[in-house]
Amino acid sequence: MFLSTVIVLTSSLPLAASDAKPPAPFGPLPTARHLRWHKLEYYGFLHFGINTFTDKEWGYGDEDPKLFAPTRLDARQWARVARDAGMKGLILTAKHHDGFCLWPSAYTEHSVKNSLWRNGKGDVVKELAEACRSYGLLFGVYLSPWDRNHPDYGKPAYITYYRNQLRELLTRYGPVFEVWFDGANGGTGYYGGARERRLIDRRTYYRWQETWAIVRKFQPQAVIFSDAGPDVRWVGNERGKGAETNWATLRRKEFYPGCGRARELPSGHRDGTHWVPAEADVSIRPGWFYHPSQDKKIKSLSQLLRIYFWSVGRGCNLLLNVPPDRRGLIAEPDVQRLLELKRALDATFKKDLARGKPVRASNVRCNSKKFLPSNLTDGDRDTYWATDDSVRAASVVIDFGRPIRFNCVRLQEYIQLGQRIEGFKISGRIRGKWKQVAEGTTIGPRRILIFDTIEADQLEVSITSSPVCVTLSTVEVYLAPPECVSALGK
Ligand code: FUL
Repeated sequence: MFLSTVIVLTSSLPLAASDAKPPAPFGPLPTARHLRWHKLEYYGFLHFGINTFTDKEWGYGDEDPKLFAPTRLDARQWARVARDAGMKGLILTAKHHDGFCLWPSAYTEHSVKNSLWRNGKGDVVKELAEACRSYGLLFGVYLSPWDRNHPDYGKPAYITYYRNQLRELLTRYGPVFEVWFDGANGGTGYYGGARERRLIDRRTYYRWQETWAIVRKFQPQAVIFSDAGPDVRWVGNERGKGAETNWATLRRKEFYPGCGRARELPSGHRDGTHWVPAEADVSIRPGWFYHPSQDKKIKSLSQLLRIYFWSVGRGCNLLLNVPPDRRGLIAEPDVQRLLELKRALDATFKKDLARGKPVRASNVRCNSKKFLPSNLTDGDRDTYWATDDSVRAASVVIDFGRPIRFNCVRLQEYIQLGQRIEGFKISGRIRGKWKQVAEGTTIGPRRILIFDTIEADQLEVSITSSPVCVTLSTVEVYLAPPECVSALGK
C-alpha cells in the first residue's frame, strides 16, 4: 500500500538542473523498427488460396491451379473491412504450404497465372498491396518455407527458388511492414510428382541468416517474424494468448523456425539476449482457411475480447486471421463480428480518465523536471517518469479530484531503456480507504488490467520489484463496458 510518508508532491519539488541524466539502459533494447511495430497493436491475417476452394487446411501440392476460382474477389473489401475494424495492416498468405502462388511468380507455373481468374492475368498480392495503400493500411506477406508442390523441395535448388520468390515479393509491391516465416516444415507432399515424405534439417536447410538478409536489403523497415524472430517471435500457441509474465526478450540464438520450443515462447526469457517481442496469431474461425461448414463457428465477441486482452493487453501484438471466402470476399458474419469488437474496444478506450490529472510520486529522478510523474498522464508515450538509480520500488498516485468509476488501467514502460519492471500493484482509494484491485509481474510494451468497477478518487500504481531504477511512460484509466469485464470472467 502507498506510504503517505514518502509521498513527494510534484508541485513542491525543488527542481534540479535540467542536465539530470536518463537512467542507463537495461538489457536488450528495441530497435526503431520494433518501436514502430509495437505501436501497431492489432492487424489482420488473410489465409486465402487453393485451400479456400478444396476445403482443406494443408493442400498436398498437386492441386490444379484452375481450382483457384474466386467469383467476386475484391481486395478493397478486405482492406475496407480491416480499416473499419481498427486493424493497422494486413498480412497475406502469398504462398501457403501447398506452393500455389497468389502472384504470377516468374519461377513457377503453380500460380494464379494458370487459373482462369482474371483470365490468368490477375495478381492477388498486387491488388491487396494497392488496396492497403488506398485504405491507409500496412501490407505484409507470408511466404511458406515449406512447399509441397516444388520438385526440388529438400534440395539446395529449392532455397534458390524460395529466395527468388522472396525477392519478387519484396521488390514488386511497395513497402512491406512484416514478413512472416512459418515454422511448419517438411513432411509428405506432391513434390513435382514424387509423392513422398521429405524431411529437412530445420536449423540449417534455409540458411536463415542469408534468407533474412534479403528482407533487410529490400525492405529494411520490415520486421521479420518466426519462432526465432529475429525481430518478432511467435507467441507459442495459435489461440492468441500471451502469457501474464511476458518478457519482450529472448535467448534468440537457441531458436530457429520450427524448433519446437513453443512452451518458452509465450513468456520469452528474462535473461534474453535480444529484444524479440511476441506476436499472437489466431483465427476468427476454427480453421485458418475458409470452410463453409464453419460459418456458424465464428468466435463470439467475448472470445475475441478475451483474445484482445490476453494478447494486446499482455504486451503482444495481435494478428487476427479473417479468411476470405470462395467469392473472394470476407463473409458478412465475420465482418459483423469484427465491427462488434471494434465498438467494444472503442467504448473501452473512448476517454482516458487520467489524462492531465495531477500525479505525485514517492521518488523522482534527481528531482528533475524531465522525469516528473506528470509525464504519465500527458498522453505522450515518449515522455516518462523515472526514479533515482538506487530506487527500485516506487509508487505514483493519480488524483482525480472526485470519486470516479473505472475498471481498466493501461500501463506502458519506457521500453526505449529496456524492460525493467518485475512486479506491480494497482489500488484505488474508495471513500478514503485504499483497496488493491490488480497486481501483476511484467508491464513492458503494454499491460492492460481489467477488474470489477470501483468508484475511487485516487489511483495508485506501485512498482514493487525491478532490478534497476524504474521507468514508466503512461498510466491510462478507463471505464470499460460490462461485456469486457464479463468476457474476462470478472
Ligand atoms: C501454421 C500453418 O501450418 C497453418 O496452416 C497456418 O498458416 C498458421 C498461421 O501457421 O504453422
